[in-house]
Amino acid sequence: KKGYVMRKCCAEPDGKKTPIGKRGWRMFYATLRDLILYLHKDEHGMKRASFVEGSHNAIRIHHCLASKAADYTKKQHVFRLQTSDWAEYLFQTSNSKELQEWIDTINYV
Ligand code: I3P
Repeated sequence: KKGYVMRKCCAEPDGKKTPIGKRGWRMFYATLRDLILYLHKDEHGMKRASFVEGSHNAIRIHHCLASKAADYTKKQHVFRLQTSDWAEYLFQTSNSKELQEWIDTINYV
């Protein structure tokens, strides 16, 4: 599964709330392979090796939980991703079909 998403960091891998200044929404080209969700700057990023280094940009989805973020009402088609090490992210997808596909892919790989 791959495609453009918007991401907001909510909690860090230690479970602490992501500090102000790092909580904004950013666009990435996401690809899921080998149980890792890679977040690239854009879809050419893989060829140009413009992969953004850092734990927030290569998220291990083993034992992750993805669920619709029904409590987040500021944007549409948003799901919450909780990792096994207590990080938490919101991801906005482009429509309800994409939303369900991302949730299912992450939960059932
Ligand atoms: C954040 C940014 C986010 C906002 C977040 C801010 O500021 O404005 O868009 O979340 O609010 O902290 P910064 O870029 O300086 O980190 P929302 O879009 O969901 O409102 P929050 O701290 O209440 O999560």
